[in-house]
Amino acid sequence: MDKFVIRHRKRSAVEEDEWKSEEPIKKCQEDECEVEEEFSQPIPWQKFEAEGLDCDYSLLFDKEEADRLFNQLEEEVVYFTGDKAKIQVYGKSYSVPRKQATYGDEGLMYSFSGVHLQAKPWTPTLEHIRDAVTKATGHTFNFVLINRYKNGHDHIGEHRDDERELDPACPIASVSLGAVRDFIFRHKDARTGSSKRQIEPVKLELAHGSLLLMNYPTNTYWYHSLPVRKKVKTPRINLTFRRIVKNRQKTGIKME
Ligand SMILES: O=C(O)CCC(=O)C(=O)O
Repeated sequence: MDKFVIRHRKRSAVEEDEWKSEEPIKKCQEDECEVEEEFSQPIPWQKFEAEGLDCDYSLLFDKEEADRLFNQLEEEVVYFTGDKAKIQVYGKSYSVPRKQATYGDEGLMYSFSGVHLQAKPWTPTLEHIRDAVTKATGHTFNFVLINRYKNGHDHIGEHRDDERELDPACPIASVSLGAVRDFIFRHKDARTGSSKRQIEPVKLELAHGSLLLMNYPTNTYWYHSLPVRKKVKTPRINLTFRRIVKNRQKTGIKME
């Protein structure tokens, strides 16, 4: 890794207790929020913070379980191919340098970079991982975007997950399985332009079986990317669980 993190901190035992008892878990279905009593599986979190960035990181699955889940996903997940595996940038079409798939509740669709991706029905393994994330975080999710990187040449460029159909009250929960990869946050004001500011990037290493929570307002101010790492020879699967607000979805060409 080029450089390590700005700040990371584990919650103290007292904070952990306060945090657990802080608030009843909110469970949102469409636009209505109901309250859920139970918080069944708390895990120890590391906090990453910077100006406008708020993330929590933890190991969700041990190696044995992470290996098993990786292998099951390799069997189950059906990735987009052909035109469905392309994005539009300034009117031009590009193949994405990785494979992508979307799963979720019936009728959901996620639109980014000029593509509209329709959710396939949850598979048993995806339900299992989604439920483990819910138990650990107290948040419920109705959609997952899956990115598969065959080796360190596959990557994802800088972007923000700030689409208006995403519920900002719900973090984006990113589960990583397979090869360890660097993950970099860059503040929007540190990118280009005359008013460019000197703000250090935040760099993490996402481990096999890990869970990263990108809490509000991280995706408002910070871009993130998974850069090329030519030394990485093995595959990685990343799952970003999201909550889409149904009546905020864009309509458009559906890609199944
Ligand atoms: O593979 C990753 O860790 C990043 C995926 C990502 O940036 C995204 O789904 O928006």
